[in-house]
Amino acid sequence: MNSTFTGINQSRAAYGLSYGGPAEGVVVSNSRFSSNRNHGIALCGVNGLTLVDVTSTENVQYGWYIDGPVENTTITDCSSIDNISTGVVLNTASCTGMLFEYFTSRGNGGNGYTIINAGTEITFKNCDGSDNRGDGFNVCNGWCGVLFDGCRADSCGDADHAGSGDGFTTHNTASITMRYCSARDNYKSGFAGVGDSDVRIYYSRFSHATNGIIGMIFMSGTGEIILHNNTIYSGATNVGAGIDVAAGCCADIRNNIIRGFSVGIAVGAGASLIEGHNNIFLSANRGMGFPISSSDVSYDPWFYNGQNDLRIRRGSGCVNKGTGLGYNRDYGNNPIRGNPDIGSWEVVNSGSGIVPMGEPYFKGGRFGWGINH
Ligand SMILES: [Ca+2]
Repeated sequence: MNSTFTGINQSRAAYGLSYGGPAEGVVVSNSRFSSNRNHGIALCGVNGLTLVDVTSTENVQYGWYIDGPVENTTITDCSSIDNISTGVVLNTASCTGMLFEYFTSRGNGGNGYTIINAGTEITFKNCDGSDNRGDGFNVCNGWCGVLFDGCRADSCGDADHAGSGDGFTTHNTASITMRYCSARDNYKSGFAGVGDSDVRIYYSRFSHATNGIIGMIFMSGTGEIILHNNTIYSGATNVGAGIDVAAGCCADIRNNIIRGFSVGIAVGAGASLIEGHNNIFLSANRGMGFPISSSDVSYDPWFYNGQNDLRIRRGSGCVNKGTGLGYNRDYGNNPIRGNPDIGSWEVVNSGSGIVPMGEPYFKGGRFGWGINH
């Protein structure tokens, strides 16, 4: 079948949009689902559906609920805003070929995104999970192969919901990769791995103006955590932990800037650890539970503007002080020149006419890069 539904507005119904079964060639676009009595959008067992510019707002339950096996379904430039419960619930063990791209889930009473039911392989590209009352992105029940690429989760959680409020979190033997992601001013951590998850995070940035209530990067259980070329920043001095890894974990922590914590890197005794080439600055205790590497340094990274702009300046001592780990691009999509610089940004030689890329931003529902925006 080939059908396009566009311009649908549905409110105050049981569901805004409910769709199940084969959907090859079906497109839903430019449609609004608000103030419905259950979920704004419920998809069950769909195959081949395309959704573009579809919003779900102020519904009584979830903004989007996706259930059962979902295949070859693409969701682009869509959103879930101000729903009473979670913005997006992905409750499926199978979602072959599914892509979330430029999805905004903000202002919801639960998590921005909850990904459950032990599925495999899904990509979130340039998605936003900020300003939710729970976590930004919550992966649980053994989901494997989740990629967060260019995603952000800022200002999630509050003291009235102290059980949640992480930017990104994984549970129960999940496995995820985060690259070029941002978590800022969340109530708890920037990233928390709980219950034997495997995690790889590189060229991402995590910051608090003051500090969250647990480590900025927190890892419990017996999983593996790889942290390469991240910038981990507290605007305060000597508060909390930058990286807090449990004894049962296997950790590889290299080329990171860690600034402003009571403990820069805390590792439980007996953890398997590769650590080095980190810049741990303004931390009363640079390393706890292990002897820090002689390749680590401690000096002002020389940021442009604190957590508002965590690029480092050309004269920073972080330049070329990292060790080669095989990456080609930094957080701002700049190429790696010479040895990697420590942290998530590579200094750009503005003298050659190349313009610094700056921080990412959202504008008109799109990610972009720049300094003046
Ligand atoms: Ca370099």
